[in-house]
Amino acid sequence: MHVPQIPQLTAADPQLAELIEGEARRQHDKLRMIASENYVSTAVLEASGTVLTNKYSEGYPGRRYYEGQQFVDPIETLAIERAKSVFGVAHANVQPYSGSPANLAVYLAFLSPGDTVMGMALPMGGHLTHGWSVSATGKWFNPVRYGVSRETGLIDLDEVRDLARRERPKVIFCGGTAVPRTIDFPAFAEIAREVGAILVADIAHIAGLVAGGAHPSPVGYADVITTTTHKTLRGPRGAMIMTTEQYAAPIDKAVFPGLQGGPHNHTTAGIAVALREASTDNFRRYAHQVVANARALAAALVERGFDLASGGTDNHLILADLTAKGVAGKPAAQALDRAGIELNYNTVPYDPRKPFDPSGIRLGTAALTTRGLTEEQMPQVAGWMDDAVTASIKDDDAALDRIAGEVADLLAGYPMPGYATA
Ligand code: DSN
Repeated sequence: MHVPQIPQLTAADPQLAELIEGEARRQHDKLRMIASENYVSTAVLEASGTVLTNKYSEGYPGRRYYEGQQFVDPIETLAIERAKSVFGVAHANVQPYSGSPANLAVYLAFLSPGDTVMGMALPMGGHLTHGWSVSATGKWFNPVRYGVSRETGLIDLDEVRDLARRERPKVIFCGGTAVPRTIDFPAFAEIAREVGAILVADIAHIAGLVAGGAHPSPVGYADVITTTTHKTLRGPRGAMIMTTEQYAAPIDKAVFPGLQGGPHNHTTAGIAVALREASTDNFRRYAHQVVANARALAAALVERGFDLASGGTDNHLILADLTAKGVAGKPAAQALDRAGIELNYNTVPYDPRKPFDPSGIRLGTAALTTRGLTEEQMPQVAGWMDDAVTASIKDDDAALDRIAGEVADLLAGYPMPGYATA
């Protein structure tokens, strides 16, 4: 059952309560490997589901447009101070509704329509909001894009430098959604300084690893750091923007009143709790275990003939091209889901297939590490994945259902925050 329990909801709206209970059970029984997902703690769940959702608080602590902020002001201040302490930054804005609005605030703060912005191309591992064509950031600004080397799968920093020198972007984004390797913040900073650009590190995927010391920090290199709060950082769905003192005012003004109205105070409280958790030794161990698990899983997948972008991983994320396995990403992801292994189909660099039916799959170890799995189980996970991919080619639903049963049996021994077996 869902924890905290939902008896009032069950009485008031049994149809909805049943769906929520179903989702809780699904999250318990499945090996959740979508690289951008996790399990928040019960404390974060409790904070996110409070009466704070009733309150409007347009403005910032001490400077609001509505009365009655006696408790919301200290809550937002706690979240801000914890973000500053965990990441070692001068300024933090905890109000962006999610990652895309956080990145849009960067555009509003520093760019005018038509200005040049440089980011990693979406099919190479970047994010929509780093200037991809279907996004407002690609339609209203002048995007220039870098990628990864076809040979190594790594970002070609010489290409980035040449492009920056030629195009003189006002803002450069580094980071992305399918980057399995360490981001070289010092190198990006050197390029940005040379061309007079503002460097934005989008650490949405790796924020928890940065907080836990399992990935180098962009602090001291990036002028602005954007992140969601719900991936490796293990907080509620939300986002933060962290800056040096120099850029604090334009960013705050861009978030409110530039883009948003009132912050979601219940989410702010959840972020504050997650940041407190992220400051502990326990979280440091968690962050390092996430990386250790990803490395072990990548090695086991390579042993089974999976073709990994860049050959492996330095963080929580693995990107696999399934062409050599004889199946496309989408049917494989659907078969894996039936087999109790949840991940997403994904383009791989230089993918000849379309984004809605690409060659690859993307997976990560943030959530399974929260459940308590270690390197010991990773060969088994790779084996299940391999068997499921083979079963998908043979349309062997019985094999997929057998694997799903084995996955659920394993996970029954690993508690899930937010769920208890009745
Ligand atoms: N949807 C997020 C991800 O899965 O990486 C990025 O916005």
